[in-house]
Amino acid sequence: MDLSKRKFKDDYKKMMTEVYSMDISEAEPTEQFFVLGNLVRTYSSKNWSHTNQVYVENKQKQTYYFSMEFLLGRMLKSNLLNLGILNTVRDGLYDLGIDLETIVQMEPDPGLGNGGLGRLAACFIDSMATSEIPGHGNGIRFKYGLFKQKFVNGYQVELPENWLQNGNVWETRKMHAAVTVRLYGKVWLEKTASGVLEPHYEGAQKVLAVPYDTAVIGYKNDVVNTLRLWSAEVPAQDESTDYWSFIHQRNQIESISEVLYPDDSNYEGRLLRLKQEYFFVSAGVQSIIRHYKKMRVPMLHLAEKVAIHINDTHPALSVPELMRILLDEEKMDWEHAWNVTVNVMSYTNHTIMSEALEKWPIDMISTLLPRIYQIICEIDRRFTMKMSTLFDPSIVERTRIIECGHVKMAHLAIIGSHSINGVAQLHTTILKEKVLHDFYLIYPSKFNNKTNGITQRRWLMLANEPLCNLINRKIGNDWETTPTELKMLKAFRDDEKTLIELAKIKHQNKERFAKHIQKTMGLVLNPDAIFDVQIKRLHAYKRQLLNLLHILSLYFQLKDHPEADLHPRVFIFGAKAAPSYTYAKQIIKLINSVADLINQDTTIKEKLKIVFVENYGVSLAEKIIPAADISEQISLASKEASGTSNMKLMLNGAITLATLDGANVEIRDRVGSNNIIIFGLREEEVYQYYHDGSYHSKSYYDRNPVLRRVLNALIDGTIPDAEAEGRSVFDSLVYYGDEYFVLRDFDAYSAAQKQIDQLYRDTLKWQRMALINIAGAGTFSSDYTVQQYASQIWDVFSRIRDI
Ligand code: 26V
Repeated sequence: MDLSKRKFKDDYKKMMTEVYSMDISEAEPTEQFFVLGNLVRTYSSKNWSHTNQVYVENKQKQTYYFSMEFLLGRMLKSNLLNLGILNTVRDGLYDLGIDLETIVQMEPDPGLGNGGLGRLAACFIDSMATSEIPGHGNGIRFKYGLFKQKFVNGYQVELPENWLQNGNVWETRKMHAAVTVRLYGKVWLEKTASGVLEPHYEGAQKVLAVPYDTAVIGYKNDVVNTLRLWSAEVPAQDESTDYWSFIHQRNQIESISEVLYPDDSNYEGRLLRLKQEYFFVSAGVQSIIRHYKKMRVPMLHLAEKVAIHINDTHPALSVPELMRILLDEEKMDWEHAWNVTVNVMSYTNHTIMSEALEKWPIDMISTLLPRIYQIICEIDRRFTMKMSTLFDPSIVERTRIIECGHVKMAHLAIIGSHSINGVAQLHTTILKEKVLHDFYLIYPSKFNNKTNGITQRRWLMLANEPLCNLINRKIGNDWETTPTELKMLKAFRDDEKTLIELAKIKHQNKERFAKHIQKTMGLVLNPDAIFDVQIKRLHAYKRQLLNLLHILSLYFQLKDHPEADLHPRVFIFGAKAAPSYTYAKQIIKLINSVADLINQDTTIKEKLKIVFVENYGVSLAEKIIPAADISEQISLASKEASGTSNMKLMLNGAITLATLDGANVEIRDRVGSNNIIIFGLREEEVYQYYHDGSYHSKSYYDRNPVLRRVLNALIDGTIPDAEAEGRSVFDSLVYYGDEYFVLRDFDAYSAAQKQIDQLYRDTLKWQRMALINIAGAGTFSSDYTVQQYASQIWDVFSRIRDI
């Protein structure tokens, strides 16, 4: 948008008076933030209604991205950037005596997601608006986001994250668009005079779903899409309602949108989780249908105007919910309704970990959602009947939705969608050949790959302005809208001046991060050290333990040879563990205890430091990533579906240290083997071990003295105050099979780390690698990813420019 500094300053002062009736000089940073947020809203509001108007007038097909999680991060700067007014506002505020960076910190970071899956959804909605795709988010307005993590004596403690405490400047409550979601009750079918079966309900609990809409602003293109998050409320009561029963009901209902489950694996409080899933799915589908009906296009054509994307299995109930509406409310017959539904729905799988595959006990689902359960049974019946005539009975048994008293959500999503995609090439291949092979035999053409991506706006333009400026000076700014243009940087691969500039920027970013750590943790970091970063959820398969065991081996090397020629290292961890995931929490405690041991040992001459940042999330990622030299992507091959921090870190010039897992494989293909450090078992080797059962971790302990010493340190008192955790981890690795082959990959990992130690000493060579990584990161822009979804899955095209 066009905005002069003068106009901005006038607007800002005026808004300050309107909102707080005070002068700027009297305002606190929180108030300064709130006023700026309000102003940004007014700047985008015209485009928001205009975008909607164009969509309606063009009867344009819309995509709805259904996701339990949207890990948005702070939105002020992102909105300013996308409106094209970031610098104007920064300068204007400066003139008014206000520092933009200070007020940016006043915005709570909405942590409405667990990790990669939720952050991907946030990158996607940003990229859809930027790519002019008519696509909107649909999710839950959790009152409490992912827990706030604290370390007490090295242990993770979870505290509530009350992000809405001071209100949310970005949202608009849309009472007129509220819908009713029905839970429980009885349902039976009765034949009507015309012979069709009609459902009858009795005693259902009604929940009012109230939408809160947030503008999703495209990058300098006047497009504003919508993120719709639903809040659960009590419907209006009639006068006879007893006060106490009302309070009871209110508590029950409001708990539905109270808290995001901090667990992406086992669903504690399962019933509430199932309610949450149905709640936002039902509200979303109802609202889509209501909107669609305004266009007066027959329901049979729904799939020409609407695409619904099922982000992991959490929204899989969209399938029976749409069926319910088409059958019961729109009076469509089964075959037509099913045809419409399958054409509307598409599904992304985000993990092959079987622990994470959702299934619901029949009892629970039939009690909570009686009509939905009937429909699921009918889908299952028709599926098994049809497939029995075409496939081996064992295949049908393994693929049906209802099995052993449970409803399998992935099966429901696959059967009810026209597209099933994995999130990296390797992951999609594993789905087709292994995990979902039976379904691949049945529906080969439904399967496709869409490699994940990240938005270069948040992860480069906002997080790393110095690097962004350097790139613009070298190759101009076409890459902002065509990220593959970053490849032009390769022309500077042998330009010493550029490489040194790159090194300087990294150094400055490291200094900035070091300052932050000194301030928040009291730890002094050496910015000349290698900053080695592993930031992701704590899961055994991601192998933070491999990193830790190697750190211990370096420590012992230095203890034995204090003069050993090791380049100083700072190991940076950021990770939350699911509160019920005991093993992951033990690993957190162990890392913290090893950090205490090493950080306080003055005999190793500050050569090793460990920083485990508390409460890792989007805002911290924005600080850590620009300062990283090494990106640790060391999951056991086959286990990490894609990974996205790998992409963010390479985009900021970190060198990837990786197994050939997830999108690491594609990163290697992009930058070439010389510009990435690959180690460890390959996916085929892992499966071979599974097949022949020949992995015996104890023999690695027995035969490898370095490894033995490191492992013994876990149980011989070397690590202070972590006996129980050390013992548990030791046993899991040595005696209980080492499920993720940590000991098997230890030597290869150590050798790769040694290579890094050597490489880093040659600054020009290192920076050349960094440059090639930045140059290759453009293909991993989520702009391209969503464009592929739009053309190959959703079949939506931008026609917004036509009007
Ligand atoms: C993984 C695991 C593993 C251990 C036990 C249980 C469990 C539970 C959940 C998960 C992941 C759940 C889904 C998820 O968040 N997947 C992540 O999606 C990202 C976006 O596609 C992708 O980059 C990550 O590789 C993938 O783990």
